[in-house]
Amino acid sequence: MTATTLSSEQATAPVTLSLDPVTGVIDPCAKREVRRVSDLAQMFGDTDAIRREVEADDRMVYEVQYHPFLTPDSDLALGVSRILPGVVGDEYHMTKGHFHTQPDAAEIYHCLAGTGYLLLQSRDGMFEAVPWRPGTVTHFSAAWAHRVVNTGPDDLVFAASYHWNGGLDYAPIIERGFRQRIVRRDGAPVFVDEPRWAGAR
Ligand code: M6P
Ligand code: ZN
Repeated sequence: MTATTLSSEQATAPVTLSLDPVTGVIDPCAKREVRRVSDLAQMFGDTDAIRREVEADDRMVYEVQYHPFLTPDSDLALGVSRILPGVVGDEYHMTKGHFHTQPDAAEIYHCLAGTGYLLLQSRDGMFEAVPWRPGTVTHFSAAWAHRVVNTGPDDLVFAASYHWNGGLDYAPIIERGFRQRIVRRDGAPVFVDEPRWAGAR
């Protein structure tokens, strides 16, 4: 391989930011989104619990902070999500979960704090649940939908390294969900089959 030296005109200045692995706070932060129970009304399974929660205080389930490092030749971005501990009905707090629409938009998730699972699912229903703890790093291609579930007693914080223009597709998740949900039974996480996948191979 030949080494290439970029001229100062070609080189985009490096950018450094700070990330607190416990709180998930990044600085600078270009955009912050709060996801409440109502934002996940199509994801959680217990419709009565969702209605009660939304009528009560529609509390926050997780927040995401974003920083796109957009340069003329790269769309790499950092996203940091902090999922609060807890359940809606008996289902553990989780992210919405999505596919990427651009076939080359792979992503890396880095668990920084807390414990839980990363659920991965292909469009034809291949499914994996990766146990997660601080220091776990998972790379997946655009072929895999991804959702993180916080099954621990503390905040679960993870960083995402991804393509800002990778495109988000939530429709298959809204339609059929992931093959398994993680629910609290006697204080511990248990995987239960999603009925909308019953009979599928
Ligand atoms: C992470 C990345 C981003 C995504 C964001 C929100 O930062 O995966 O691509 O936009 O999370 O995703 P979700 O709505 O599934 O939580
Ligand atoms: Zn993603």
